[in-house]
Amino acid sequence: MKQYLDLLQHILDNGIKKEDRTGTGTTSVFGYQMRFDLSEGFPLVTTKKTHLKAIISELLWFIEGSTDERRLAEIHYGQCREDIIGKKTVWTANADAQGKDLGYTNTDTIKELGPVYGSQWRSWIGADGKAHDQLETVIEQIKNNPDSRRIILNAWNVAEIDNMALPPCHTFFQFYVANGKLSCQLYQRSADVFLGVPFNIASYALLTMMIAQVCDLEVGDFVHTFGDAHIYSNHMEQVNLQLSRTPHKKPTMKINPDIKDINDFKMEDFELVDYICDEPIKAQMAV
Ligand code: UFP
Repeated sequence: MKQYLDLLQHILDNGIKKEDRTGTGTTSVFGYQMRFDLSEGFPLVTTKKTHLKAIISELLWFIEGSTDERRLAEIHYGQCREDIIGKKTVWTANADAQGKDLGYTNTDTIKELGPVYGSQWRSWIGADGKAHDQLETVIEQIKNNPDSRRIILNAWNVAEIDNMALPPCHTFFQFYVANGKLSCQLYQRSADVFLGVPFNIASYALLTMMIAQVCDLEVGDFVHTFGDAHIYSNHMEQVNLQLSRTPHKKPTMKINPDIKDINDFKMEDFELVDYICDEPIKAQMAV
C-alpha cells in the first residue's frame, strides 16, 4: 500500500496547519487522488493491523439501510442487542455525542444517528416524498446501461445534513464499466488520513467487488479522490512510526461466489487470506 504511505508523506511535506471542528488541530492538503487496481489484491493497509470486521460490518449496515448504531453492533459482534450493551463500534462516539445533541433516541439498545449513509443509500426522500433506492438504481444501471456516465450514488443530501449525527465524509461515488471490468471513484470531502482512510479504502474496494460480483463483471480500479485530507496533530507520532515500516504484499479477499443479490451478503461470506501485517498502532479518534 505504497499509495497510502505516499499520501501520509505528501501531507507531512506539503500540508498546512489548520484548526478544525473538533478543536484538535490538523495538518491538511486540499485535493489528492489515489488509484488501486483491485485485480492486484485487496487494498488493506499492511503497515498496521487493520480490523476488517469493523469495515465489513459497517458496509453491511449501510447496505441494510439502517441508521441505528446498535444494529451495527449486532452485525459486528454477531449477537443480539441485549448481549452487546456497552460494546462499542466506530459510530458509538458520534451517536453518544452529536446524535444525542440532536435529540435522537440514545439508550443502551437503540442509538439513532439520523439520516446518515444507510438512509441516503437506500431511501433518499425526493421532493415527491418518495423514497429512492440509490444503491438498487446504481446496480440496475451497471447491469442494463453500463456505458452510462450517470451511475452515481450521492450521500450528500443538502436538506438533511443538519439532521445527521455526522454529515457524510465519503460523499459521492460513481461507477464506470469498460472491458468487462467495474471501476469506482469516490469523492471523500473530509479524511482523517491516519484513522479513517485505511477503513474507507477497504470499504469501497469491497463494495466495488461485491457489486462487480452481482453484476457478473470483473474488478477494475478503485479511484479515491479527496477534498480536505488531514492528519490530526495528536496522530503525528503514530504517522511517523507507520512511515518507518515497509509495506507487505497485498492480501486476497475471497467472497462467497454464490451471492448474486447485493442484499444477501453476510459477515461469513467474506474471507481475507494471506494478510501479513505489522502491529496495530493506537490513536485517539477526534469527535
Ligand atoms: N472521517 C473519515 N472517514 C470516515 C468518517 C469520518 O476520515 O469514513 F466517517 C473523519 C474525517 C474528519 C471527521 O476528521 O471524521 C469528520 O469531521 P467533519 O465532519 O468536521 O469533516
